[in-house]
Formats: sequence, structure tokens, C-alpha cells
Amino acid sequence: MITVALAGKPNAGKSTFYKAATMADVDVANYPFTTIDANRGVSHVRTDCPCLDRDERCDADNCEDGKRYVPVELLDVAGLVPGAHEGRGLGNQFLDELTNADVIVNVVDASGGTNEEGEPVEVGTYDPVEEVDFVEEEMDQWLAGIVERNWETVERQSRSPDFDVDEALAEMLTGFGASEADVAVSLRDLDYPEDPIQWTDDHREALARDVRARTKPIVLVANKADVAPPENLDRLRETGKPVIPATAEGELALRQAAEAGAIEYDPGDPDFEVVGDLSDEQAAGLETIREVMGEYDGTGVQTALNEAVYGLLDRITAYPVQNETRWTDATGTVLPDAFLLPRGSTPPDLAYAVHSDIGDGYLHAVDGKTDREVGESYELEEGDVIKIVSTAS
Ligand SMILES: Nc1nc2c(ncn2[C@@H]2O[C@H](COP(=O)(O)OP(=O)(O)OP(=O)(O)O)[C@@H](O)[C@H]2O)c(=O)[nH]1
Ligand SMILES: [Mg+2]
Repeated sequence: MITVALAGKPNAGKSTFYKAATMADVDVANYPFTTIDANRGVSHVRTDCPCLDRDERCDADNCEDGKRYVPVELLDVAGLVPGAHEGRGLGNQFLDELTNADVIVNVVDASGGTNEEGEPVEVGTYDPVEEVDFVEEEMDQWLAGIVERNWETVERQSRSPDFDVDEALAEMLTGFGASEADVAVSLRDLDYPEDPIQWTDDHREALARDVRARTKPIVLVANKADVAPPENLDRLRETGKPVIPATAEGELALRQAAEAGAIEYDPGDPDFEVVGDLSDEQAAGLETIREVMGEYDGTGVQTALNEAVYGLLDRITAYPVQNETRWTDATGTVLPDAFLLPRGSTPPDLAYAVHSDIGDGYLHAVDGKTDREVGESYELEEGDVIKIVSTAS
């Protein structure tokens, strides 16, 4: 499963985002370092279900009238302060937790109402661009530290006649999610000595920055948009990174109200409908959220997850089925599974994602939308329904 990690300075709203996105019970409070141990749970990205092309909506658990929710893992860690890679704040043990992540959602307090330590200050007095920079810097420095600590091993390996720098560095960085191809691309952009013994700290740091950017891309969530001065959002956009204005607190309130039967709302909807009884206070609270949603086309929580997975990671959703006409599995469930594959994936890649035996026994594939056989090198598209014929199935 894809892992999305929520990173950011303390008190920015990471756990509120996490709580809203997973509906798990975690602590949220207006002071730094509320979260000490990482929270790990299941959230979803949202996409159009292929059943929308058919007369009947599918009955999958994760399909809500054609809104398909595909599971991803969400990770909520302790807040990062400047110097975390040197042990400041809660230190870097949770930076290590980020090694599992495929993509980072940097939850920023766009209101400027908390300083770099996460302490409450007057709204609009802290510049949120600073936390964008230092959070990234901490991740870069932390990876640079890993590279440095492992450098002796690389030096030792370099004495062997069949030493290959790409291979050695990839081996060191696989724990971090970097492939040999990632390392090769990073090294191509850098000017470095052939002999690892001649590498300096600057070389290692440059490598760390490049590999981090390549393997842990970052989307910015401009959280607390409900109280953020508009110029803060503009300044965040000027960083050139993808910025999603959001109200994690608003999303949490909507999900809780929906669960209580007070409103109709599916995550990612641009609006909601009141269907149950509400106190005046509740009604007023929800109307305030509605205004923010109107401005930003929703609460931003679902948009941020989607941007991370479909935007930065460039994934597509593919649906393996056993019956290509009815789009069912062996038990008759319509569109039972959805897989988030890198763009450019082929039917054999989907087969391997389902199960390595299915991949090993791959014979051919049928496109459930056209009923035609597709070749081994066919590039899967968003929403493809594919029957895989395998000696193992
Ligand atoms: N106005 C506003 N406040 C929010 C929003 N999201 C979170 N908050 C508040 O921000 C404070 C911090 O929220 P948390 O979710 O605990 O923050 P965190 O980033 O997990 O903090 P640490 O675990 O300490 O690193 C709480 O008081 C939340 O209610 C939002 O969208 N708008
Ligand atoms: Mg927290």
C-alpha cells in the first residue's frame, strides 16, 4: 500500500488531518508535541469508479455512488522543529519513520498563528514560508546524516574491482525508498569525484538533497485556511510547490456530523447537505465551514491526499476482475479491488500487484471495457478494468 506521511512543525494540525482522514481516535490539542508516538492508519484517495459508465453502481465497500475510495496508509508523526536532525524537540527517531513514506504532506499552519516551535502566537505574525523551508531542510539534513554515517562502508566497497557507485549508493539508500535508477539520475545531475574517498560533506549533502526530493516529494497543505490571512496563501504559492488550502478541523467536523447522521457528506465533496437535527450552534459552525469550502472547493483534506498520490506520485487506478463482462471476482462482487500503480504500468505489472504467483503465471489480459485482449506492453489507464489470465488463477 502507498504510504502518505504527514510531516510539519508542531501544532500545525497534522493529527487533526489524520483524525479526519482516518476517523481514528487520536489526541489533538493547541500546544506543541501533542503527538509523541507515530499514528498509522488507513485513509483513502478518491477517484471516479468505472461503474459510472454502467447502468448500476457497484456494491464495493469503498464505492459510494460512483465515488471510489482507494486505501492508502497514512502516517502522523511528531512535529519537527529546526535542528530536529540534531536531536532537538523530539529528535529524529520519527524522521526515521518517514523512511516508510512514499510521499510527504507538509501540514503548514497557514494562519501564521504558531511559531517555529509550534507555540501559539497572534494570528498572522509568523511567516508560514519559514516552516516550509525548515521542514524540508530537516529532512534533507537527516538523510545527509544517513549518507555520512554509511560512507565508510562505501569507501570499503570501492576497493573492490567491480565497484559500481550507483549500485553501492542505491544499496545504502534502498531503506529510504531510493532505487538504483533514482540514484543514477541524481548522480547524473551532480558533479562528484569517481573515488568515494574524495567525496566531501558538500558532495554527500548535495546527493542527499537530490535523492530526498526525488524519493520523498512534498505537497503543502495550507491548513487553518479558515483563519489564514489570504496573503499567507499567496506567499505559500510563490514557493512554486503544490499548495492545497485546507481546514482539517472543518473536515473532522463534517465527518463526525456525517457519522452522526446530521449531514450528507462524502469526503472530497465540495459541499454538504443538512439532513438531521442540529442545535443552533452546530448549524452555525457548519455554515462557517460551508463558506470556507465554497472558497476552496471543499475542505482540502481529500484534495491533498489526491494531489499526493495522483499528482506527485502520478498513480493510476486499475481494477482487476475475473469476469471481464460482469466485472466481478469469483464470488460475484463487482469491482472488488483497486490498485494504485505508477503511470506506465502494464497488465503484467497489475498481475504482480495482485499476487506474485499471478504475475509469474501471466498469460494474457483482457480489457473489460472493450472486451478485447490487450498486449503485454499496453499502458494501463486510469479506471481500466482488466481480466488477467494466468496459469495461477
Ligand atoms: N482554525 C483551525 N484550527 C485547526 C485546524 N486544524 C487543526 N487546528 C487546531 O490546531 C491545533 C493543533 O492541532 P493538532 O492536530 O494537535 O496539531 P499537530 O500538528 O498534530 O501537533 P503536534 O502533535 O503537537 O505536532 C488544535 O488546537 C487544532 O484544533 C484548522 O483547520 N483550523
Ligand atoms: Mg499531532
